[in-house]
Amino acid sequence: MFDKILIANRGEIALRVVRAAREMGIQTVAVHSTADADAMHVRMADESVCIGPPPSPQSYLSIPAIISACEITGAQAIHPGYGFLSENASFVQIVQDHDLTFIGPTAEHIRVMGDKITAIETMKALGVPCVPGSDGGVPSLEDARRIAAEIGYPVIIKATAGGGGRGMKVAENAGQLDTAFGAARSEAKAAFGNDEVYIEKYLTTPRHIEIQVFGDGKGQAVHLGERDCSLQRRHQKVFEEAPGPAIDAKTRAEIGKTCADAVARINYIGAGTIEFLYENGEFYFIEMNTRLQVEHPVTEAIFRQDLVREQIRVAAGLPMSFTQDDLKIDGHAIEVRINAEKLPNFAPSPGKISQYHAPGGLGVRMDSALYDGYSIPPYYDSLIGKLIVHGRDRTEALARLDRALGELIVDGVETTIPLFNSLLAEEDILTGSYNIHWLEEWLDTHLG
Ligand code: MV4
Repeated sequence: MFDKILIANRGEIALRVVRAAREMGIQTVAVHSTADADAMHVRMADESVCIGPPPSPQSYLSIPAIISACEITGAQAIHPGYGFLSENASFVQIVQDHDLTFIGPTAEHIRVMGDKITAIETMKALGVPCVPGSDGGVPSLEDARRIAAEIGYPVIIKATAGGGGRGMKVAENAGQLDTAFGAARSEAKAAFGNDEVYIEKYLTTPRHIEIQVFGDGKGQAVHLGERDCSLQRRHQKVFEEAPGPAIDAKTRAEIGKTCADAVARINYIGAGTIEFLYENGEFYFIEMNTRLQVEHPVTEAIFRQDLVREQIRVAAGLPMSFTQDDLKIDGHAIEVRINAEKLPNFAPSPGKISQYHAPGGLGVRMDSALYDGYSIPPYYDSLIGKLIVHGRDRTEALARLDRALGELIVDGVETTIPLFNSLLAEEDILTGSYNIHWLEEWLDTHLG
């Protein structure tokens, strides 16, 4: 096992990794920008290294600064958290070239899944159900017309270098195809420097269901069920839950086995998420995330496992501490993302926290790096906390969320907390009746 690891991240996820490492008896090194000198992750780690000025490209994304921080402190491995360098294949290669260990998948797996066309090809070959569409890239408008006619409208055109919703265009009919195809290509070129696009049947009212997988890199892999992350605004998740309200045990076991077998076959190592659209009882693969995700705590809650501890174990060459048979679902968990944003437009609201009080009690977990008097810098993501509740069933989890929101105090900045109070009054939320469009439609009618 490692003696010391470096955490190439900030905020609540850096703290999350410090906590797991400390329980394992591993020393931690925090890195930080000058804007984060007083941040909680710096205070909680055993050591810290300032790696640059506030803008991320010069600090949290600076590969030389991070490798140097490892060399200075003697850290043997790097946990990337989520975002920043977590899905950067070149970074993983550089880490290895310096005889350090990346706590995550191989550079090759990150590269394959980072290109959406190769991800789909790979998953399809592994028996994972995919969306009907072009097999690979669509080079010309003529190809696009022919393929769209074959699969039938509506279709969606996506950038292979994209993901997370950027560079996508829907064509409802043949008349909209030329414009959609051209726009998707030029947006892809501008955003990613790669204009390759592919076409899929457009699913009109799916849920976003993602399967948590975990591999040991030696052909063993398990799944930890699904999360329903359909409640999103502009491709930002807002509310996530596990298990999914629309997924029964048989459906879970089937898609879970398909996913676990797929990642076992490629000797996948560490945590991964296989994202699906789910409509009319069918799963359609869209993307794979090769990182620990923001919403991992809902899975941890219902399976009573520590996914970060497990990531560190397998990175050190140890076996996973559970098998599929050990993994049984216990109850229901919900996460809400507390962002420093002002409603109704979700405009960033950085500033000084005059008062912070975290909720507690049975079944409540607050993952946050806030403290009284902390100043949220304007340079980074607006996520300032995640409130995760766990109950014996969904009804209890919802009641607990309501109760915990009542205890939570974040004063001094605007936050998304009032949104969750409003959502808990909605019948569709209480019954779990929502799809990927529900939240944006609700926001349009309720917040205008
Ligand atoms: C789709 C789709 C409908 N049909 N693909 C958006 C983000 C990216 N990960 C994939 N996305 C979508 N792909 C097909 N074939 C609808 C979306 C989509 C979406 C997906 C998940 C959660 C929220 C969403 C909001 C709008 C569109």
